Amino acid sequence: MNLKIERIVLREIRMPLVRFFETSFGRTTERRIVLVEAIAEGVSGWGEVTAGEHPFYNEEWTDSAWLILRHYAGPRLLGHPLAGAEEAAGRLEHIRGHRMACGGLEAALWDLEARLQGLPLYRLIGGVHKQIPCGVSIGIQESVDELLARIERELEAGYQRIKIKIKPGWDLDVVRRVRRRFPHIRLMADANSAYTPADAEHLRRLDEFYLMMLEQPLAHDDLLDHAELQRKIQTPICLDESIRSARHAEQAIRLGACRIINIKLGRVGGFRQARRVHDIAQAAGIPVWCGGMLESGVGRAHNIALSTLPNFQLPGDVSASRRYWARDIIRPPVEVSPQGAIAVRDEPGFGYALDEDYLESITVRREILG
Ligand code: OSB
Ligand code: MG
Repeated sequence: MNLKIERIVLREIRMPLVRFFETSFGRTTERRIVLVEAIAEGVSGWGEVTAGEHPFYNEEWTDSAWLILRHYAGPRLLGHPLAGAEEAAGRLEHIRGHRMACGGLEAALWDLEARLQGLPLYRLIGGVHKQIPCGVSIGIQESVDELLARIERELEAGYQRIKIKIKPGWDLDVVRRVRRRFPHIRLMADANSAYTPADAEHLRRLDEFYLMMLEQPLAHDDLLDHAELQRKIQTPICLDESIRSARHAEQAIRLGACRIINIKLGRVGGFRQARRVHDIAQAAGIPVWCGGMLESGVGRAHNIALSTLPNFQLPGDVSASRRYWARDIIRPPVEVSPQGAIAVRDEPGFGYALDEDYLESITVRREILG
């Protein structure tokens, strides 16, 4: 295919979360999200930048993403003849780091390519699943009772696994109480890099709670210490922050730093790199699942498409729009069945329509490139 991007529209939207979301690195109450619209032949493809509001999950944030897109990523693709999204992804890899910024644009190009071909995005990328098993990520709460009540509500809604956030001071006692109350559920914990290798003995005490996995206990950019920790504990380690590329995935697996990988589209820079991570893990017998970054409907729809690849074997953090937003920017909103699954839509592109009036009303800045 011949793809020539005529225009790229950046927009920042503000969306208040229905409830705050707290991790070991901080609390989010309102999202500031950059959306990317890439236009060719009068057709628009959409992508979402998954960077947070502050450089605390990784080094990117809303404003850094805007600048990278405006000064580097956008100009590298505009007016340049491209064979397709795959080639565009390659051109963006000349930019070091800033993968979430580039990934937002890259995802828009995949959506655009799918729409120009009249194909659902999930089919274009080689997806096979028609249903996505769903889990939820539940942030740090004001009390354990509050957490237990929230877990109960999500289980009643049908979610297939529960992830809780932990940090020093909100870990063993919390997990113990959750386990006592829900002995049979699929349960896991995510530390977002809140521990150090000196905490190995403390983390080993999680073993008695037979968690599905412990996500990213150590430094955001580490592989080696995770490998050593994995040798000391039984709970499988899942890496999130540390896997930014297929090369990291390959090295993590070679080192024994994880037994499971959380793939996030933005963190690895888009679909091209996400598929490579997926394929490397699959070849090594390492299951993957799709992580979340409190996305609006656009990023959520892309996560659904990604989750259709064959080695997405475990429930991900992709859940219903209503858990985040009073009103989402896509129609229909993402819904989860009472069995805890999302049905993949057979519509062109990412499969949902944009709620344009609402989108306009929450747009706080816009810039047209090209
Ligand atoms: O580590 O998976 C994470 C949210 C923001 C930043 C990092 C993470 C998360 C989540 C929420 O766990 C996933 C979601 O519900 O979107
Ligand atoms: Mg995580």
